[in-house]
Amino acid sequence: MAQLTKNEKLLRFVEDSAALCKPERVIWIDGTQEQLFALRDEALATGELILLNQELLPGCVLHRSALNDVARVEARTLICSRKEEDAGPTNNWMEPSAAYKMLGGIFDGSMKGRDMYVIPYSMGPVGSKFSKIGIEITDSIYVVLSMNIMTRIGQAVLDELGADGDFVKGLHSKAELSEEKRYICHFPEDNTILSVNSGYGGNVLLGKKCFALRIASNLGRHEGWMAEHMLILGIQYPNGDIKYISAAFPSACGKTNLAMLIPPEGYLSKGYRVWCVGDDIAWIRPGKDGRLYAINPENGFFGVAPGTNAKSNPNALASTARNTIFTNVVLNTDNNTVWWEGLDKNPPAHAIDWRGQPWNGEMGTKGAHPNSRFTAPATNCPCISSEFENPDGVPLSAIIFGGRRAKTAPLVYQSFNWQNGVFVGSIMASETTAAATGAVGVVRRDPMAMLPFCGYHMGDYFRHWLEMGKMVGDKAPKIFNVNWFRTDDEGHFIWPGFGDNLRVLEWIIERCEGKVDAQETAIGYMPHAEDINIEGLDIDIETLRGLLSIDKATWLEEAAGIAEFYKKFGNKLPTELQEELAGLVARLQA
Ligand code: OXD
Ligand code: MN
Repeated sequence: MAQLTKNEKLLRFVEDSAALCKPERVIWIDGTQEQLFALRDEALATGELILLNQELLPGCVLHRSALNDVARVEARTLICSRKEEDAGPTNNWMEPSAAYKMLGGIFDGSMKGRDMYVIPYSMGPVGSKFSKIGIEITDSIYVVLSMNIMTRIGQAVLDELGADGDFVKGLHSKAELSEEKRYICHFPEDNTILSVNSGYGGNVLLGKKCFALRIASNLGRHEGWMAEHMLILGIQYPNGDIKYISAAFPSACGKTNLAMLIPPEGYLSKGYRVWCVGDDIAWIRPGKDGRLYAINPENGFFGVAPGTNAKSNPNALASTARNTIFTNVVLNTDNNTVWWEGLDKNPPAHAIDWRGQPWNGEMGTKGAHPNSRFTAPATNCPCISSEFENPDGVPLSAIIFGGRRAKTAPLVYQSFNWQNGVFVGSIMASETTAAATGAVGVVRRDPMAMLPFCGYHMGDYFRHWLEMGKMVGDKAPKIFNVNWFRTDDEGHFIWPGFGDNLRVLEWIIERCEGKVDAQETAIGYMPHAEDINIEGLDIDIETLRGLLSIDKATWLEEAAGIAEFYKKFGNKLPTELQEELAGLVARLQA
């Protein structure tokens, strides 16, 4: 193949990686259909991928991971900054030279008998000032084909990189898929990611959590922008105006569902629409007009399959109709299509489960792994925003935080100002559900939903948020908190959620535009119940008042939990946040 780049740094990185991993061949991914099809055929021939029914699911394939390799491994995910203090109390840390030495041993010869692929990729539209270039070197065709969906890859990226451009280095090898030698290491001072002994998306699609959050959060801190674990959506009003919101929720709180929301009937008929810009990551920076603008650096969705259905998220389901890679779902052997728990009530009679074993719906075991996934191109999504490729991003009116709280948090409240909003994000928490192992109802703090993804000390991260607020001043988006998960005494959800969440988003936008009044409470501004539209809902105004009530005793307990959590950050916790906590307690006691 003709040389695709003159970038010396890149050529050296490829040469060094090949010398270390000792692959059969080095293959540069130029991103042409021809090359990608040939690689797919190769993976089909070895069984790494399984071709699905091409009439019903054109372009779709199935992949099964190793049984011991089905999720992100937070315990083996490290931030290798020179000083331990820079990784902070919420990250695992290893000194960089020790990490390079240990990983050098594991990578040595790890690609013997395999090909090595060099994937040039762009996070964000190629050429946008928001965008950043990465190179992922891998020995997995699954990774190459997945990166082609999740990012922009190939020659156009090398052209943009040019001879002198800089990039984030990523080296990945499946090696032996050994759990004991599995490491996902980030070197923020070298803009380098090393991932070994895993084939699971979140550990190996290095553009996503590793680059777009852990490395990018470091870049943003130094360059004056923000890398956040947020969806981005646009609400189109009947007059055609579109207002944009970004929102951070911990996992299992319905981020993809909110990002692709379908308005309730009464809204649809009036002409309301919701457009998805992104479902997982937002890169945010000030625009020329001083407002904050956001892009989605990704190019696809890496969504959880179980629970996705024609009711919960028809747009996500439609996104998987073609050119999608399914991982660890059920293979229906009668028609060569896929199934997962919660898709419908008709599990296939003849199937193979995620483990590769014969299976049917009568067996009482789960056919799809609970973390089985679809990797689908964003352009498949029926509600993808027309601004998805906009190199300047979309202007944010509001930033929303949220979690799963049975009692504490009301349906919605607005922070008093940016600083108070940073406090609201920093105290984000979610209660564990029966879906995960461990005790149910335990509060897990997850500031800004970034706990597993912030690549540096979270005390410094809070400081960066405060600084960004000062940078944009009164042009800053307003900050809100929502909770779709309040339960009644029998443990049933009170708020219907899904499309009806638009009713709450509508109040949020009205607040941003100064069109609606609110009541001041100890925790922030809350809606007058009359100002949330419940027309067509099975909820009366009294129930809504209940959803908007807060219990002072519960909140004082919450404040004690926050004080305890804050201790973790020592003297890196900005005093502003201590002051916000003290202010909250004083208002609750008043
Ligand atoms: C994800 C996650 O996969 O947050 O997006 O774990
Ligand atoms: Mn995520």
